[in-house]
Amino acid sequence: MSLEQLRDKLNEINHELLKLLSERAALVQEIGQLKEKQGVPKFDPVREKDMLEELVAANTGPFHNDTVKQLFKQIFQASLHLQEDQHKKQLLVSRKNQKEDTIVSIGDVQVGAGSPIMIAGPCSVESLEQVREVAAALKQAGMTVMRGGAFKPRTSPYDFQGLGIEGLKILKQVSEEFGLKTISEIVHPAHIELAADYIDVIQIGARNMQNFELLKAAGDSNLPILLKRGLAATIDEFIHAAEYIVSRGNKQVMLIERGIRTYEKATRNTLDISAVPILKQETHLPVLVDVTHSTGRKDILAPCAKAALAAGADGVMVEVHPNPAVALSDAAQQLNIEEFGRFLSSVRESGLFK
Ligand SMILES: [Mn+2]
Repeated sequence: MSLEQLRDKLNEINHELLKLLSERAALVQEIGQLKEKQGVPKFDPVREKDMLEELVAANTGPFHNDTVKQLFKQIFQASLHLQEDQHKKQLLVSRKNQKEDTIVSIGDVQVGAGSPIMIAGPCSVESLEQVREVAAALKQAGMTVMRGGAFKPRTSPYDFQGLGIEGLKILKQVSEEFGLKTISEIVHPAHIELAADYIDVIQIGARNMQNFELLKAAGDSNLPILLKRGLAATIDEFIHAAEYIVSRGNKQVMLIERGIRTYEKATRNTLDISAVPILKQETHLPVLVDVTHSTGRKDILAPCAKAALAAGADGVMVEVHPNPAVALSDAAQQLNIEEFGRFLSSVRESGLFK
């Protein structure tokens, strides 16, 4: 045969191989659907090993056995990815399942509708006076949503644990006085229902991102949920945590990136800015960025907030305390009211936030 003829023959085989691979892929999809129904795991390592051994036994060369194994492993892997892609399409929070952005309504405040929001407030609710002082300043600055922690899951059991229900009552009183919506973290499934009496949004904290009983309870609530990314959670785990809530019927879920743990010491955590566009692409939920906890330092809050908004975030969260030096938690990283004013002007000057 001439070189030309050999090449033609090769092309023909390529096409045949492609046809066979596609046929194989279709079969794999069918198997995936059956397994899905039966609740059997998609990846079966024993079966894969058996198939590889059979193929090696049938190998007559010229490929080495290891090469045959490698080639087929690639094919198996591609098939598994195909099944996983199918699975992804089925997630309720997935963009593939819903093209339009989810808009979360906190009273008349809309999140994810195009104009970003700013959530500010103290790390912890410490007293009525403290929260009133912040609320007055936030109101004056044109803010609509205030945060404040009543239940504080802290790294050390000896650190301030929050005022609990008393703290929620303070938030309620202040929110009525100043006409602000409130967000506070709930840490116990039994408190989810009760939260509706006091606050407008339930926050699920980073340390509770995979507290599945809490997520399920949040999914049964009528309140919007602000779900924080866990400190060592992958984006995929974050998305699945949101799915827990939405799958129970509560579609009003907002995601918030709060920094992940890396080797970097210059910041408290590493702000994963790439998570913003990825979450916006992969899900239809609003995505926010907590600049305070991701950075842990006041001097870079404004540029990080701008970066978040430029990357497509639907909002920014920042901690503000009337006197950070005496704060019962996160004293080092909360802005005082004057600093918050400067932070806000700087973010507003960028034109990314009104
Ligand atoms: Mn804090």
